[in-house]
Amino acid sequence: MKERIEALGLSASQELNNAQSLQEIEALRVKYLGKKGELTAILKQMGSLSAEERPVMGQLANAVRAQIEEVIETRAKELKEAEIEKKLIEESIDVTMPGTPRSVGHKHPLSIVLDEVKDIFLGMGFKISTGPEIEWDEYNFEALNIPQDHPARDTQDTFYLSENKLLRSQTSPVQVRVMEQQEPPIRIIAPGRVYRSDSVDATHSPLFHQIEGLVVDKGITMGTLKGNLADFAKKLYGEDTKIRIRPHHFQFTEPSCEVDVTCFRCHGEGCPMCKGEGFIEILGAGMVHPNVLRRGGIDPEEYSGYAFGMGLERLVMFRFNIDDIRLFYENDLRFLKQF
Ligand code: 2NM
Repeated sequence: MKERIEALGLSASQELNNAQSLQEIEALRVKYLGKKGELTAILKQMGSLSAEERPVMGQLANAVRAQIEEVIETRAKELKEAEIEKKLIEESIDVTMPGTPRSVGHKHPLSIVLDEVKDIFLGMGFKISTGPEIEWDEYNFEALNIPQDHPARDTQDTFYLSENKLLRSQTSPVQVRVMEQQEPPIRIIAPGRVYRSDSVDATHSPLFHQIEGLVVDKGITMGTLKGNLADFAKKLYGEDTKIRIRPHHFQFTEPSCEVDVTCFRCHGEGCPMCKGEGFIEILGAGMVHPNVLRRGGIDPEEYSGYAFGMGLERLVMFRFNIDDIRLFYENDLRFLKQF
């Protein structure tokens, strides 16, 4: 029995030292020291030994068990350290290597100017309102004093989804919705996408953006309109900017006008940019027509209002000297990166 125990200790040590993984070590521990293990099997035969031999063999068996346990511990520690070492080498990062640059995007030129315009009006006490791009004929035309078969519909021809549903040709329907839902005082701008059945060329696109404004309160006059829009022009183009107001016609306003600003290139002298005029047209405006106020649930005897509308693309094209509207929608980085 002595030889068997000693041989067992020897082979266990040998196998353990050759083990290449913690799983292998665990398997060897079960093989030698487990309940059905080899050492246990030998100890079970102790009963057949003499009283003098039994304590001697018991001691030897315990010593061998302790020796095997020690080898297990040492080898397991070695393997764990080797594994950590390997991980450290594999996962090490050279912090002196150059980093991977990530290009950062920036605002589209339309968004740059839109955000400026929004900021200016927010600073003047306006709120921003939005509404659906698919509108009822009622909101896009009828409520704005443009009845069926009126010639004004020709200049705002749009895309129809059905007899009475269409893509809005202006953001005015948003203003109608606000008038319906809110009592004066109203002071809003309505920026957003609008649609017209136009052929694409350097200055036309079937999809473009408008910023419209509406102010309704007691005692609003053409003077309020002039003062507010002059302030807006100064904030957008600089304090020395002047506005010029010319009579015009819109169905939804009476009286109506077009508003020009002094050319920000020549400051009114006349240059190729303003075609020698000294002024550039930036928006249309007027006093909201009594029919439109009434349709919005507002009594024109008690309240009055002014409204205006401008094309965002036109504004941006003048600002950055862009000569083709199509550039805004092509997403060509060579163009976009310039702003
Ligand atoms: C323009 C020009 C003049 C306008 C009118 C209204 C509303 F809803 F109050 F009637 N919203 N926007 C308006 C007035 C728009 O765009 C050139």
